[in-house]
Formats: sequence, C-alpha cells, structure tokens
Amino acid sequence: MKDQSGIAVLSVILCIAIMASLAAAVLNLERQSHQIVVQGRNDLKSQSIVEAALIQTVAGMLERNPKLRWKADGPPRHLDIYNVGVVIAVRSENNRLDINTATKSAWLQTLKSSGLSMELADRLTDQILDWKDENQLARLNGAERSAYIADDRSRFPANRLFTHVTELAAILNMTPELLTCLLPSLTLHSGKSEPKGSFNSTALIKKAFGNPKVPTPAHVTQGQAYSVSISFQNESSRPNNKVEIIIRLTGDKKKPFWIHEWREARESFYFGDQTQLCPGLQEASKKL
Ligand SMILES: [Ca+2]
Repeated sequence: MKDQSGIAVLSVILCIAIMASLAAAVLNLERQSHQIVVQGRNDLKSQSIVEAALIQTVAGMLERNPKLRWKADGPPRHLDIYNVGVVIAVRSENNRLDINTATKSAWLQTLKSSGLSMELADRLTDQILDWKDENQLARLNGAERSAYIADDRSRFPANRLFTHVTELAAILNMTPELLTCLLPSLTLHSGKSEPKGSFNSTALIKKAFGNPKVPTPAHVTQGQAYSVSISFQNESSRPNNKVEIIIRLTGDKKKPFWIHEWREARESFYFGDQTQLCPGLQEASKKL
C-alpha cells in the first residue's frame, strides 16, 4: 500500500510539475511575443480562460495514457473553464498549404480549385515562386523586380522565404478577394510539399487534395505544428471571444511547445466560413 500511495503522490507531483511548466511556457511566450494580446485583451477573465484552455489542450496532447491523449482533426471539444463553456478545436497544420515548401503542382491544384482559370493559376504560381526564390530570373509566367517597377509597385520580390502568409498580398496579380479566400488554407509551419485533405481542412483544401466526409482523429506527433482554436462567450466582455494559436510540440520536457502565432478573431483565418469555396471569386478573378 505504501508503495502504491508513494507512486500516486509521485504521479500527482509529476502532473503538477508538467502543468506548472506548461503554464510558465504560456506566460513567458505571451509576454515575449504577443503585444497584440496585451493591447487588445483588457478583460483579465477572458485572458485567463484562453491561457487555461491552451494549457489544458497542450496537457491533453501530451497525456501519457494514449487512450486519454487528445488527438487532432477530430470533432471540437467542449470544456467548462471558470464556469464558461469553451469550444476547442485542434487541427494539424499539415491540413494547410505551406507557402514556403509547397510544390508548383500543389499551388496549381490549390489555385485552380479556388476557381481561377488554368492560365491565371499558372501566372500566380510562377509569381509566388519568383517572389521567394533567391534569383532575379523571372519564370515563364512569373514576375521579378522589373515587372513590379513597370506596374508602379513600391514593394518588390523579397527573394527569400515568406515570413507571414499575408505577405502574399504584395504579389503582382494577387487580389484582396483571392487572398481572403486563400488565407484559411495557408500556413508557414507544416514544411510539407502539399497539404493533406482532412475532415477539418478548409473547403478549398478538401476540393484540391481530398474530401473526407467524416472526422478522422489523428494522433499528435512531437515536432509538428498544430492550430488550437478557442472560442467562448464571456458575459463580462465582448460577446464572442475567439483566438487561434499556432503551436509546435517540441518533445522537450522543459519547453514542451512553442507558440508560432497568436491570432485574435479579426485576424484568425480559421473562424471564417470554410464550408464555401470563395463566393464571388470568379468575378474578382476577371480583374487579374
Ligand atoms: Ca526571385
């Protein structure tokens, strides 16, 4: 009995230590890199709910018992945190197109599926690839610095990897309508050559890369990036609180995860309507 109770106490202490390290990681990272949260979230209760939800989510993803461990890409979870109902969805960033590592064919497939003609999809793909490759040699349908100068642009191809998905706005033939359509399907964090179409993918990714009809929860993997979307209603604050946090599980016990991005509702791409394929885009694409 003594041994068993000793193991139980040790287990509790270990659990508390993990939770404390997760909490410290969240607070540290938030202080370091999320001024927007500090500026925009004056409601301390809402902030506490988001932090608690994130800690519970990561703790669930790191749960030692495989049967209890949280999976990704399944139905959303409903938790009660500080007497507030919170909905949490964990999605693999592999469900999105990585704008730095996607192949030409993956871009073409995505852009064609968004409703662009083959010709327009081909042009934009070459322009996107020209923007991020190191050289100044324009591809067949692409554009380098001289094309931007001829179009009176003040921003020119960076000739390096993208640093944020919204950087695509500066591409020569990108339109705000097309970018709005694409953003929920894009990432910087999968490192894959093409996305995986899962039940939780956007309508665009499903159309381009597979269209599963039922949720297929997947085991989480150390080293991979995940989107954690958290939404809840807190009576004492704004009617709808929505936050999307992109994290990466590190496999390091001292720093179990990193936060890549922390998006408030207005800039979170996962809270838009993802069941529709870019309404109105056909009209917008005629301007290209
Ligand atoms: Ca280039």
